[in-house]
Amino acid sequence: MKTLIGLLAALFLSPLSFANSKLTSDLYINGEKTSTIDPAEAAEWKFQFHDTITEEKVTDFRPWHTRDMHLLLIKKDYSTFTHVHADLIGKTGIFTTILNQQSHDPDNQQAIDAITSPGEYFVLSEVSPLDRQRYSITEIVRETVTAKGQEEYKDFKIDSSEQSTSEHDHPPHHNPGSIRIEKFFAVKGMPDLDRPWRTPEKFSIEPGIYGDMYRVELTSKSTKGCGGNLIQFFLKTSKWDSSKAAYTDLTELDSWLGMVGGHAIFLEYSPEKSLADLDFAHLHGMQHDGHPMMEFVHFDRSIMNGKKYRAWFQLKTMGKIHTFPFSFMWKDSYKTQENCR
Ligand SMILES: [Cu+2]
Repeated sequence: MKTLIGLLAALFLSPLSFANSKLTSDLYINGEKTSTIDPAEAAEWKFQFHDTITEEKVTDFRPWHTRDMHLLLIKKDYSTFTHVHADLIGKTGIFTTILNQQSHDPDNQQAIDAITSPGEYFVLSEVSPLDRQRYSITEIVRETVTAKGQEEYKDFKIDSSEQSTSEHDHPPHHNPGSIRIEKFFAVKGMPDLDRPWRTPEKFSIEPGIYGDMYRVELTSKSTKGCGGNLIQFFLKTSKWDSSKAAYTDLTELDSWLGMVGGHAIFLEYSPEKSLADLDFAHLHGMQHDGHPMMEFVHFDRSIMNGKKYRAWFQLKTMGKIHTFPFSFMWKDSYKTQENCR
């Protein structure tokens, strides 16, 4: 029963990974139709969407997770990730946001760090159009922009993971294909509740070691399904308590984008493929009362097997949006069942 609920939740919450976009976008940066930008220079971005078949402007949208547009900017080497929001101007169908500048919008905390170094960036706009034929609640429009200058790319590294490959593996909570990755993160610029008069330095989260502010553990569980597998991802975040010299579970999350919980963006990593062909999913996770883990449910139609992914898990605590990146190679737990209903 739990699996059935999870399956329905997955179909409802993650309709994007298999939806074909029927929208195309015109991007204007500082009033100019362009896909070239100056890194680290503040700029106003405007988006106008058209239907690919009728070529008509699309003007009616509804908010999704409290916002008109969810905008993701990911550097081509996956070293940077920004999740911000653009606002719809009346019934014009034009969305606007300012990037590379401090934002007063609490949902756009990452705007200041959107495009900080030269290179190519993926731009993923997620909107929910009304009154047109569509296949999912939201549609994702994919394009790229180039930040001027000498490109600097970092190597993509897979996080070390304990991955079991057998159904009879130990420990028993593991099942085939499941992953378990533990990472530590250091944080700068966290508000200091004991010294509120202090101006905190710029907020940032960097890879860390044991004893740094957060320990984050990502685990997964697969359940054999029809036409694919149901995957549950569990994110357990603990915070360093210096009085105990130990980590304690982080259970107090802020409400963010209409829910108490987190967001997870999955993007396949494959430099040989075009952006249009990369597997993408936007999942929403809930943290049950007093429980230390957030659960994200995804129905994989057997397309994840053998692919590399980076997943950015996001939650909000103490007023700050935290992003924890994880990278892994996905190995299918089970073969897809063909003849089932
Ligand atoms: Cu968003």
